[in-house]
Amino acid sequence: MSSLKDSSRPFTVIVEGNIGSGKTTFLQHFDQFDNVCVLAEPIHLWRNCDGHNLLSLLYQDIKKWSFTFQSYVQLTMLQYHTKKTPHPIKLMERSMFSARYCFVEQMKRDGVLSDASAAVIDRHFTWIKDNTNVDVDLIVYLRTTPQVVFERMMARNREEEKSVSFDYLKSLHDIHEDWLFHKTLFSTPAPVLILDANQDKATIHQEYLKSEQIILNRTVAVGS
Ligand code: TTP
Ligand code: MG
Repeated sequence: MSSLKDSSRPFTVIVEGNIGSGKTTFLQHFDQFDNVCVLAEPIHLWRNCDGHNLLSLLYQDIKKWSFTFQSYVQLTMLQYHTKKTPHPIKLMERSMFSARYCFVEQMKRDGVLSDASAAVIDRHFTWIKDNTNVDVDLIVYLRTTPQVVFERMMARNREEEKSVSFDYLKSLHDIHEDWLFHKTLFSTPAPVLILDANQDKATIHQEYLKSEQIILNRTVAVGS
């Protein structure tokens, strides 16, 4: 089992932020670099697990499907964390950390995930952390306001997300803030680089450039 933990890994960056904060767009910016392995979120897998659209089921009945959905998210995140790449840098959209610390946490607080179900997810999460190499070198936090991401989510109009409320995004925002900005909730698995992701696509480029050198040079002294 220790061999799972010991395997070498690339410099690993996880990109975090609320729904609609621009994680996918941020990742796309790094597609141009040959030495970066870009892993956008496996949402296509969540939409088709042996023909089942788990994301759609989740929002149709969150109490019934939260455990199923979060179990599968955790598996697909583990697959990305451990995915081998010849590239020296790996950039991931989200991580098993935000799945647990933000979404599972929110679902627990809302009472849509039972304590028993959360305990099982936690057992898996802890075992994975202790026995496999899911270590991270840098967290990029795309910081937004709930109002901005709500507007983006509405404009994007993802079919499954039609029922997602402003209040849900606000609660998720608060959890991201406590975890990555105030650092009062859970631990951060790596230093955190905070970017202002409220800006629109025309000006956000400048923010991307701030992180570009840090990521490409693999420097982690970002003051966390
Ligand atoms: P996000 O992971 O926030 O991805 P996104 O593509 O919406 O973000 P961005 O616009 O910044 O690229 O959310 C994807 C959907 O999956 C969203 O409806 C929330 C849901 N989700 C969960 O319910 N639980 C989870 O653990 C994760 C990771 C996502
Ligand atoms: Mg995305």
